[in-house]
Amino acid sequence: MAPNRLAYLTPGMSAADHIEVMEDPKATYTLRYFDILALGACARDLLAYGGLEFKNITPALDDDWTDNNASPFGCLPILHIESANGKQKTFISESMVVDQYLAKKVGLLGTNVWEEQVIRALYSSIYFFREMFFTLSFAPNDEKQARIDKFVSQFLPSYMASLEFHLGANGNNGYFTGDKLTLAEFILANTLDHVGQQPQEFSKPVLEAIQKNHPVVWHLKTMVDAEPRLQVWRASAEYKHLKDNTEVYYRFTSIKAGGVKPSKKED
Ligand SMILES: N[C@@H](CCC(=O)N[C@@H](CS)C(=O)NCC(=O)O)C(=O)O
Repeated sequence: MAPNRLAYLTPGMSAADHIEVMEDPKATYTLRYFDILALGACARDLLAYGGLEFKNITPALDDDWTDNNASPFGCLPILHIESANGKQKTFISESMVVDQYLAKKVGLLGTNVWEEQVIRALYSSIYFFREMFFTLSFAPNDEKQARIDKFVSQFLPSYMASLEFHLGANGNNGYFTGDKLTLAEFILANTLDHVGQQPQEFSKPVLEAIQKNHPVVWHLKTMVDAEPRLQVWRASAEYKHLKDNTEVYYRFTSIKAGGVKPSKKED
């Protein structure tokens, strides 16, 4: 059977129609993603930060999930956008594209073309850091501890030094570029949250090393976390449910990958 794929040019709509929905200032949003934070976390933060009206659709990740959740590449997240009059709909796929689209929408992608490319570059690099960290979960069991140790003693300090360098080059005012929050700080805070949602065998050494050796970077995370609209979202029952589910999900992923004995955060 042909895979259930979603075309970018949806039937009955021209490219101009798609543009109109994307540019509708009163559009509403639905994030279709599983019942966890992970690749949907930054998008939800941006929607909450921007005060944009949104809801979550959270398909169960079972064998049949694609039957009712067509997507361009058979994976989620997808951001659905609906015009204010409800007549036209479009969507954006791929987490990095969704995050950058929303960041622009809510004013977190700089004020000019130069700032924008700096922010996009930082986003891309921090996303890569996140992927590097994530590969630890899938290391063969007997290599896992050595891989974690190597990550913490080599990759992490070198990567953190790069972030500190860029913060310093911007005058050490606490931001990567300019003098206010952007997507770059958002994705960093989000990535460190993502680390913290993994079993503590992975998360603890990484977060402790950042707090101890890279306080400037850690401070930046606390600054994003203190953003009032994010705090409201994080305090919601919906967010707490997603966070709890995420921690369970990653413990399970770690077991499936033959991982180190997963343990609860409080162990
Ligand atoms: N490149 C995609 C990757 C998305 C992705 O891998 N999503 C996973 C969940 S985190 C997925 O949809 N998995 C479905 C499946 O494995 O059947 C993106 O960044 O959006």
